[in-house]
Amino acid sequence: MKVDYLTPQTSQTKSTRPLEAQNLSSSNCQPWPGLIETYRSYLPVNETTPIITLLEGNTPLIPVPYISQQIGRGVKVLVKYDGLNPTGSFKDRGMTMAISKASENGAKAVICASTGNTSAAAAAYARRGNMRAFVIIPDGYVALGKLAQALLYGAEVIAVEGNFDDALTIVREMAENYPVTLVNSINPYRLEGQKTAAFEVVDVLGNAPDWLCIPVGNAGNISAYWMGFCQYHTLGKCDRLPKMMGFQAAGAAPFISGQPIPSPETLATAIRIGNPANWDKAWGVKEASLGEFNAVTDTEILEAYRLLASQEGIFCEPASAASVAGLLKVKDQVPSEATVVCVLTGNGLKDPDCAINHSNNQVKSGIKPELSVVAKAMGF
Ligand code: AN7
Repeated sequence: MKVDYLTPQTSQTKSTRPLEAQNLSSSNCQPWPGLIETYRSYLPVNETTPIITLLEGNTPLIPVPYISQQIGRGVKVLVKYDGLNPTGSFKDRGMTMAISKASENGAKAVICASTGNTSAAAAAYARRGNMRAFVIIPDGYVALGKLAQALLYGAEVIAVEGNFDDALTIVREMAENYPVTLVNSINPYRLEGQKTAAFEVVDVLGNAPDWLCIPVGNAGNISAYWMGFCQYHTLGKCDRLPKMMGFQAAGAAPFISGQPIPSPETLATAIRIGNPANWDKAWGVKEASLGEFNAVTDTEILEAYRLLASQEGIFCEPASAASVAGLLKVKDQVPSEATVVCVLTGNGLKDPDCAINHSNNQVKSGIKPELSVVAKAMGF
């Protein structure tokens, strides 16, 4: 059928066939129903749970040949690019579960402390579930994109003159004393949702990787991945479990010093956390998986951040680059021929200031709009 692009479509010319009857069904494309529907039998939901979803999950596992080459010895590295979730971070996985369960339990409002991504996800899902979202953030330490999201989604944003750990203390008490449901990763449904990332990795690879490298802040995600791998292992969906390698920013590395850090500092603001709420869980994961915690400096984080973008075409936020920075730091420990997955937890667009301030590249400006001038600027 010839399509007339110039005449506005009327209800008569518009297809009235349901979506499934159109091209979708004749292709191999199966619409992704979101992670709760996909992994329903592994999650604590039932027929009466209202599913609040933005069709999160199903993020790509991308081979990174340049980074693999840096390690050599037949090691294959892939990144789980969770920055491609609906609000741009892995937090959507936990939030679809936490908000669906909050809705099932009749919650009218949710609250979280956040370095930014949790607030964006909580705001989006809460509003979609018709709840109020209160987010408590450390004043001045949340990346611009995340703040923009929380505001536009309609969260009630309260900036405290303290760090994330101070904010978390407050929201824990708020949830005990007021009618608001806590949706930080202390909420067990958060980890239930987040464990689906491990399922997806195994579903694509056909087995668990040898290593999983992951940034660690509040230590919820490392705990969730391990839950997912263990659950799949018990069900025979994989026949091995990965070594869990957690990386903290050097200025916010309580797992390296062995005690909480009162004033954590790092340019990777997402993981600027001194007293992880999931401390014991994450420590248990390290022990059980024969894994390790290591620290990476801001300089190492920025190197990996630039390398991912300029060599692999993948733009993640600084905290996410900690997983790759960490892998490169301990690359001599990786067994030959191993498969390594690095988790890229958040999208680079979350923190445009960091990209602009720390790129080695710059705009050539002050160029007259003339062919010869532009060509000269291009080096021709
Ligand atoms: C991009 O948003 O804690 O170890 O309040 O945003 O599970 O805490 C964010 C954490 C890694 C660390 N990468 O994950 C918050 C928040 C990114 C993050 C982490 C965060 P956890």
